[in-house]
Amino acid sequence: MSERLKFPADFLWGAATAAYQIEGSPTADGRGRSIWDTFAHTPGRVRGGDTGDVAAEHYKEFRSDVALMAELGLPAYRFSVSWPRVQPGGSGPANQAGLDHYSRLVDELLAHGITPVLTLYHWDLPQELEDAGGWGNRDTAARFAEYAGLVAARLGDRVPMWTTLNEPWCAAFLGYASGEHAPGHTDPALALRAAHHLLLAHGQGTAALRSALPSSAEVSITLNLCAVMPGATSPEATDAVRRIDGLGNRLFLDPLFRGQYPVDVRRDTARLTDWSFVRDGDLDVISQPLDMLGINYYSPTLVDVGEPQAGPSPWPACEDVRFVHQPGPTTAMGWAIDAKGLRAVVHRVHEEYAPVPLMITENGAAFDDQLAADGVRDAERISYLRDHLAVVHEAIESGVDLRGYFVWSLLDNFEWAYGYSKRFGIVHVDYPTQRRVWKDSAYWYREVITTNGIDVHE
Ligand code: GBH
Repeated sequence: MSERLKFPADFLWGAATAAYQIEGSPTADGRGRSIWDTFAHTPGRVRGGDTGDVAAEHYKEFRSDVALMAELGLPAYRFSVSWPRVQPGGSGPANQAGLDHYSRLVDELLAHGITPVLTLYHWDLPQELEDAGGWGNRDTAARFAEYAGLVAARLGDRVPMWTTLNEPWCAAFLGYASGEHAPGHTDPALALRAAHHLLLAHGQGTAALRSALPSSAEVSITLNLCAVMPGATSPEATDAVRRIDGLGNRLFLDPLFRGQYPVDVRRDTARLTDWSFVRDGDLDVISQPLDMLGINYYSPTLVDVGEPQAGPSPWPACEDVRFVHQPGPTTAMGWAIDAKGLRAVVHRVHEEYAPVPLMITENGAAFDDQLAADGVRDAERISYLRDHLAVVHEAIESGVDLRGYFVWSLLDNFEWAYGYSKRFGIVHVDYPTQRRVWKDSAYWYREVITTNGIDVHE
């Protein structure tokens, strides 16, 4: 038996990318260096020594990529602007040649009837700002607000949806605590400070956007929220859930929607920092009203406790927390496939926090795709997407104000520390030729969009 689930008529379907992961052209039109250029060019940081120097050559080929989006029937496209293209050194006047590129991209999208959904920061901090302390430096928040104002002044007349930051958890804790991402520091106290300055940047950036954008423009932030569940039935495992939920979710949701940091997280991390980087008035800036909350979800998180482990971790003061492998199918990243996590995250945010509409700004999976003569048979990706969309549908039915869904990703791309070894696209990129080949999931997603629904088997 097959059942057809229809989505609301105004549900927004899209696909997402990020600048460093697809653009290439690292010196075109006066672009400056970002922390990801430095990191990727440091031996040992990225698998296979891969860098974003060429990536999917989207900077050069954006017109044919927009034509591809139109063939896919995409109503919306979520992309990020590269800060060092707009301000090569992270401050001062705009580099008009860099802004011109995004202006052309936006015009090309609009000409094809595709709504541009713009993210200002997807991890590519100008290197000069990192040299001045990066996100550990409070001044970086002010620099971000200045940058936001420049982009809004140029594109605000045409871009209706704006996101300040993509996944500040990753920027802070993978960048400054575990060192898996740029700039590669391994200092948990610095990472907590960076998290605060990222939130402050969001707040100051939101204020800058509000004053530069037409009142119809929507402003949001995107968080990677974890569905944290106990990996054992013990009080210790329950407490591990509280701590990881605190650092992964509440550390961001509480300041944004309640104007305060979670007391338990401050207490758990007190041996690392006195939190004196939080100044009077900061939480008012951080908690100003938003129009939308973006959620990125990939996989659930199971936790327990064990012998304390030494060495870098993205989870400050959690040396005794163990991440438990959930039995069952996984993606090529080794991430468990379980759409129940998305359900938990969406309902939790709806019930406990957000008085604002929600949007799934990223969801998708990497698999070991094989390029065949006539395409890519990626049935696993289709089933991953279908299962997660069924959860989205169910959440909407049960009253969650969930406005749209963006698949990660439109194209195979530079998967950060994994380089080009992991493919998340619904469209395959043959890197030697830069040829785009539709995977079966791309045909499937086009059908989802045109029929505004999914088929599920009972
Ligand atoms: C997203 O982040 C990014 O926005 C995107 O650029 C990227 O390409 C895409 O996902 C695929 O990776 O418990 O320490 O193991 C991914 C967010 C956050 C997902 C960390 C995995 C594991 C946390 N990731 N999470 S840990």
